[in-house]
Amino acid sequence: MSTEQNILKQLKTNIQQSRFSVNQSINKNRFYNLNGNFFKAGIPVIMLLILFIIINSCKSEISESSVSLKENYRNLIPKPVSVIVSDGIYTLKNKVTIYVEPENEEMMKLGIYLAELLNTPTGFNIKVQSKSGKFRRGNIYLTLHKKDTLPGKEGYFLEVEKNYIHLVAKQPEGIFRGIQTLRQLFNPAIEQSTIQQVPWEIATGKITDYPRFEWRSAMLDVSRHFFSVNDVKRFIDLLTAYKINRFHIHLADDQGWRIQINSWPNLTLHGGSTEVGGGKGGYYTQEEYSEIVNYAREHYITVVPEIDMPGHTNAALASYPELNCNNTAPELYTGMRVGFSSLCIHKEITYKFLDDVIGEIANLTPGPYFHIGGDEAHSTDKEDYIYFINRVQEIVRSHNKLMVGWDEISQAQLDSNTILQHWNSSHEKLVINRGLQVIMSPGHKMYLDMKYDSTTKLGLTWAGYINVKDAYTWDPATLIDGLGEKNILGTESPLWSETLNTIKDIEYMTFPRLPGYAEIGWSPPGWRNWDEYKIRLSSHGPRFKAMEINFHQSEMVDWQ
Ligand code: TNX
Repeated sequence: MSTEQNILKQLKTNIQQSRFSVNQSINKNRFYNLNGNFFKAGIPVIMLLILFIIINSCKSEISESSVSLKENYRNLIPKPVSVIVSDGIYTLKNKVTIYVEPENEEMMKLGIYLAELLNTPTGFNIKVQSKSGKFRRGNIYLTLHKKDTLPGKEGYFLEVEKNYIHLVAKQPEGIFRGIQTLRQLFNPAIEQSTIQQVPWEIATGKITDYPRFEWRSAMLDVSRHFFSVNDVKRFIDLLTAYKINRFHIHLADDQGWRIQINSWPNLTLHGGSTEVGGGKGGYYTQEEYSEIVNYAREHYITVVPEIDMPGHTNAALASYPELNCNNTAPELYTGMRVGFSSLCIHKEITYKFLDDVIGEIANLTPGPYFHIGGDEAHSTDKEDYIYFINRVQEIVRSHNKLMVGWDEISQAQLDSNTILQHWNSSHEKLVINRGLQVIMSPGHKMYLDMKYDSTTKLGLTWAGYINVKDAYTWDPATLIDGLGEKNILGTESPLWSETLNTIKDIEYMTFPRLPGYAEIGWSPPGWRNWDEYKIRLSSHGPRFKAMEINFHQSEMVDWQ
């Protein structure tokens, strides 16, 4: 019998007993004792009645809120692999402690991360300690369990009981992903940055969860328009909440070179000095880039730096005449055309330049990947293109990184661990034939810079409109014949910034499509269904608001 049922049973007995004593007392006191004894005898009865009313009114509040608390499990995005909800309620209180085990720096940091998430909107002073004793007193336990059967390094098991919360994973990364789930089980006010007065309750339940794909990514183009370190951190924060684990940063294009390279300083001094529309552009010093990389790492997100080549290189060509076949630097470019620039393929200095650039960035980047772009090299002959990609692949390998490139690189001789990023259907066959691992970023499904519909002010349309439903109702493993689950490393939604100026613009194009992409990358595909999802997504409206996200309030969703 549950505690609620126990309370009810006890209450019924009390009521029967009190009814009996009411009659008895009234009879006795009324007739024989009119000088106040009636009131004395009546007080316990009245108190019981008041208690009954209070408990009863609480009871109905509890059951109502318990229904909505249970809904938080149903509304999770991405949807977990398995969810069991029960009838109890866990209440977060000020005196709660987060215990981590084993005691080490990384686990302590995870505990502190969770404590900050909880303390900010609650105003509590939840502290972190290494584990001691039994599960009790509403404490939260974060535990690494090597022998756990959870698959993958991001899997986790979350147990919410009335008097404790236990989050178990094989690796710290799993704990971090589980914390994101825990966030969504609380009232959306948990996302506010100021203290809120709401009940900090969660329904009891159990979640077992792990991702479908290893690569769940978003890309931000900081070249067409430059975005500050703080903007990038904000973008990373938003990715984090939906369990994205890669951040691809497009650092150089025709309109701007955005990462300081010590051996080629003019790349940023000149090549970083403008952007689309002629604004002042900008760039990250190596320290600032490291700050981004570290921030992402603290959020268990691996940064994938991209320097696009041999096309999309006007900013570099404008900065160093010797990189041009005619030794003449072009003007900086602030328009939106693509495909007009190319590094000089048969000059050795090109490869010295790339070795320096890739070497410096590789040194600053702890993750194993380096993205060489390789797209839309319309000003490079096919033969030259293949020669170029083959040489660059050697350079990337010599700096101990795995090469990633857009579809077009499938024309070259690629190493077996080179990763292809599919964006454009014209290279489908080649991509399939290479038999390499593929990141799915089909333009007409996943491009965050495509307009939602004809009324969207920002964005482009070359791959069509992508409304919230289109973004969600497709599957990477069935999109292209011959490219199935086993060839797919994962998914990535790129955000190109030709039309985007501010973080608010970024947010508008990213939300609410990103949660859908996150679910495609994380959750088992079988049950995916728009009618069910749009209700879940609507319940994230208050969360987006609490996070102050400037999201597109699509009319396809009945926002809560
Ligand atoms: C295509 S996708 C590009 C980018 C543009 C984008 C605009 C890809 C690999 N190349 O250079 O910014 O379209 O949507």
